[in-house]
Amino acid sequence: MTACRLCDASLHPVVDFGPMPVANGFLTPDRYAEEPRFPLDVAVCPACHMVQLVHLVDETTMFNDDYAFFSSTSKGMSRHFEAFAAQVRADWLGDDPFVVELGCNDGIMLRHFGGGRHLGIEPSGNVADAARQIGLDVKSSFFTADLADAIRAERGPADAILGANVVCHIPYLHSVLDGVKRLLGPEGVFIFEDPYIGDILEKTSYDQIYDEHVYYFSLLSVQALAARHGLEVVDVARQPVHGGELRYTLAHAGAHAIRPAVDALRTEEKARGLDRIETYDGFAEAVAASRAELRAVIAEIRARGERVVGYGATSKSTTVLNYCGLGPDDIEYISDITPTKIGRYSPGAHIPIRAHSTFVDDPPAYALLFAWNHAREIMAKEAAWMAGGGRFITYVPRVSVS
Ligand code: DWN
Ligand code: SAH
Repeated sequence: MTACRLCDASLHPVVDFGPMPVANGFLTPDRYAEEPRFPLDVAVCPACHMVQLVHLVDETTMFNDDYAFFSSTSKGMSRHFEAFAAQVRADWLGDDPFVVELGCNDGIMLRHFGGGRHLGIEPSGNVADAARQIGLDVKSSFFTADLADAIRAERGPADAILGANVVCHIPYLHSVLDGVKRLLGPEGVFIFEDPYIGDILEKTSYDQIYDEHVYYFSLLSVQALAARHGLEVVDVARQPVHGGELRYTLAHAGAHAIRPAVDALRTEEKARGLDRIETYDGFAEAVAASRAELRAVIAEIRARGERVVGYGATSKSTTVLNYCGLGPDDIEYISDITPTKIGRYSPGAHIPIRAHSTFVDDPPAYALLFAWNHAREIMAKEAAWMAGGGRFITYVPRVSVS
């Protein structure tokens, strides 16, 4: 069995999804013949408890000038990041701080630091350009220890390094943490949030598992990682976004008091067994059961001759569609508001992506909610369709029609 990418212990297998296309590889039919597939399998490390992908897709295949995901497509997430920025300022920053954000995408959070000393690190050129267009200073690079040294030499130490839904995307976390250690000022903080393995297990939200998400963090695994780099977790807080995340605050070991939430969650994670490999053993069966139920619900609706469309061409939908074997005969099209996705086809399953106006003009009976993490925002938007009898199919935390 393969070794843990972070501590070299032998990994324990959790789920094998089989070959998958690139999750955000929305494409046109002329590219079908050359569409790549990669093994998607997840394992847990019995020593440092890090849940991780066994096989990796090259980072430039996923993050390039044609990156499909623009963060600002969700108003709810815009509000979330405004509050994140305000909390960082209130809790950790003094006058004239230098704030660095990893994976700033189109500037959804960094915009709130735009008036001061700031730097975004964003390798995907198209979304970085969107951030530059709103006046932000963004470097199109992958964050590494070498880049951290260059930033420090040019601009001095950082007071805060931030990252949302990016740290779990980076395979070489030892380089990232070394870089953070060297770039942070003595009192500086590294604050990041990512999907929580505790929520993924509890809700069987297996669609969080795709090529971009290399790691599925817990407090226990992040503490083990931080300790190897002279850093420690000084605060942790659950976040109700993207199906449940944890926000970790790291600092140089001994620089700040550790807040009580850290010990409380550590105790809870141990009680839940997140440090025992057996805890992960039931997940593969739960995932397979979810697939069987979703396939049955859709088959039953289609057998009645009713139309089903997808709602939200998410990265997550690539795992669901390809793992469940759903295609254009099951799902007529996927509605999405991202201009660069519209007119393309979903990776692997090749379902057309259509503008939201198609959904409005010719409403289907059922919509499979791939963007279930934005359910509140979307259901508010589609209240009239639902009032007219339209029904959403969801599969997290369990398959249901509402
Ligand atoms: O970690 C990641 C998260 C933050 O974003 C990345 N690896 C990639 C991406 O994951 P995702 O594609 O699963 O993210 P979302 O936020 O669930 O994607 C929502 C999709 O739905 C977007 O394509 C926009 C679309 N959408 C829509 O059509 N109507 C979203 C909303 C809110 C809407 O009203
Ligand atoms: N922070 C945003 C974007 C998340 S999508 C949000 O929460 O909505 C993940 C982003 O991380 C992409 O924009 C991708 O280009 C970027 N990314 C991937 N690898 C990176 C790396 N090594 N350093 C910095 N950013 C990276």
